[in-house]
Amino acid sequence: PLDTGMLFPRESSSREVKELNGLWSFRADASTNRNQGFEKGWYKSRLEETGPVIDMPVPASFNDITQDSTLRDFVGWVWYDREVQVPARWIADKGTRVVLRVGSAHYYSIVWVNGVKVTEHNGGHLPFEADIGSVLRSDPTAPCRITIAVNNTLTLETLPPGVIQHMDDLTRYPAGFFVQNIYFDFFNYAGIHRTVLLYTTPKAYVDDITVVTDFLDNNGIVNYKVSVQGAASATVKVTLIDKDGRSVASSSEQSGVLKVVDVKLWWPYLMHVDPGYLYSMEVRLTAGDERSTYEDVYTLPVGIRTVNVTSSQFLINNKPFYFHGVNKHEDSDIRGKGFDWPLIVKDFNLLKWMGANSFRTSHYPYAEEILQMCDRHGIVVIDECPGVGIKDIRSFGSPSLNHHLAVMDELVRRDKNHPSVVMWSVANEPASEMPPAGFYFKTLIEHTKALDPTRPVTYVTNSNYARDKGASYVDVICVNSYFSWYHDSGHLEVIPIQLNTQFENWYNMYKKPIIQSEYGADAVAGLHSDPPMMFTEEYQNVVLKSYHNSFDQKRKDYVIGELIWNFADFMTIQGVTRVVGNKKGIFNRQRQPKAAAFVLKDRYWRLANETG
Ligand code: BDP
Repeated sequence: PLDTGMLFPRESSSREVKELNGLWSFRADASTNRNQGFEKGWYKSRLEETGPVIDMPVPASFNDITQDSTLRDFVGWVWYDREVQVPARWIADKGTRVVLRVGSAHYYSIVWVNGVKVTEHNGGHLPFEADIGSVLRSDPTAPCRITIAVNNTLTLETLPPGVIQHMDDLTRYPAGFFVQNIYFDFFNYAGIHRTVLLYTTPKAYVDDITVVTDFLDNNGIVNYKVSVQGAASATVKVTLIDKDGRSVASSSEQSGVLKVVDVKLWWPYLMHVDPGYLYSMEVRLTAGDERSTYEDVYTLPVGIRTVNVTSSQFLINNKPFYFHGVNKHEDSDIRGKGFDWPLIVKDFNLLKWMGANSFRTSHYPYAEEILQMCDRHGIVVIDECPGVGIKDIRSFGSPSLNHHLAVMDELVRRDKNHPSVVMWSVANEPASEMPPAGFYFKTLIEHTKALDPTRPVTYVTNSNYARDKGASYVDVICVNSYFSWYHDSGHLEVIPIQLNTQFENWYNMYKKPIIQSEYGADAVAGLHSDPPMMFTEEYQNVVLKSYHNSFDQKRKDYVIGELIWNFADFMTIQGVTRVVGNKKGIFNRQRQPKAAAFVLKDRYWRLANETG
């Protein structure tokens, strides 16, 4: 259904990139109908000309930047704008495409350039872009003003879903009072969350590349397809280059197969001495029309590996892979879900320190730069879409399903070439026992497999094994459970029996490998008690160790992984079960370890040594 690609913007001899990160002008539309910006046309001039503005950093969530709790909890349209100096040669050369790209904004976005609407996008966590060359060229002397309006409202047809609830009882609530209800456990951070940039390509350009890799004995196999836009015909030259800069294979076909002798496979971290090996696939396109010749160059990192699932194993390069890793969030102090390199690099250092070989992108797609780090470091990824909180029966209706299918189109298009991504997760803890869930997940999973026949598909369940309507369609069963926490609170002694029952029930029914995709307990860092009590570091430790004992009993059979909930503490809405956020992190929100981090570190390094 998607007719264009979404390659990550990279500089090359034919492409330039200009980042627009930094300070933008910002205003939240707090008018009663939340619609003043459109009525008054705030996109028609500089935002500062239509009312007061504040400085807003991009990328960042807007919520935690000021001292104003109404902005933290704001629901509705917020407006950003800034002016950009576009290099004159980009505008002068009609053979240059100028593209405006937003890495992600939450949730619904509309973009104008000099008052002209250039695109809109439905959904957070995924990129969108627009060719703005014609707008710039219509008045080459005008400064380039970019206006982006972003609305964080969640409805039953958004992903994740939510509901706006109006409280009309004037004896209890102020006039116009409403709340955004959500069915997921993290703060609905909003704003421009990832890099905004301009990039150029020639008029004829490499629009998309798809690679699928395989190997036979010592020979690597790279099936590839290059999509070209802007030229009726083009010549393409594809060269695969190894880390030492040597060309190892090449072709002059737009799609074909590259054979690599003495291939260096892409291996996960701790499974090989040289994990995350990447080749560079250089695609060089030449196309011409009556007037000129265009040359475009794009280089894609390529890792050669295979993924297969049997009834009891997950195989990477035909070797059993055991997921010992984490669930994460894009979340930290002040910036919320805003992209932040220091945070990302710190998190990778912590992952490697603790011997984690994998994570799940709970509960939405993470920044592309994070997946690139995973490719390079060999960290294996279960790539989850924002399908979290599908709990209301109305969220199974066809408008919601159609949007969910469209989100999978965008997700697979963006992430299909990452060797680190080994499985798609289409949802987290949906109400999969409800009658419409069977059709919903059958459709969603078949669609995902049609988009990408090479990767297994799952969704993460916490429902009853016998009543779950979608589990028969997944390749791997992913189960979340919180024994001795949400059930039998305080009774650590139930864990072995309940966990054992959980595994046997699911395996006997479906005969598919199982990942414990979440388990854990809240611990407020620094809170202690012996004997252990809930919310202390000691209690969290005992829960983890007890789960680990049961994993070890089933590991040799069909349990293929364990992902702790959660890597770090993270922000949630305010509520009686959350003490300034969810405290199930093994690191606190500032990434300092709780006692549990050392328990996992010991275990993961031991597992790495055992499983190779
Ligand atoms: C699970 C959810 C996760 C929550 C976690 C918890 O998948 O998003 O944060 O429970 O309650 O149900 O800590």
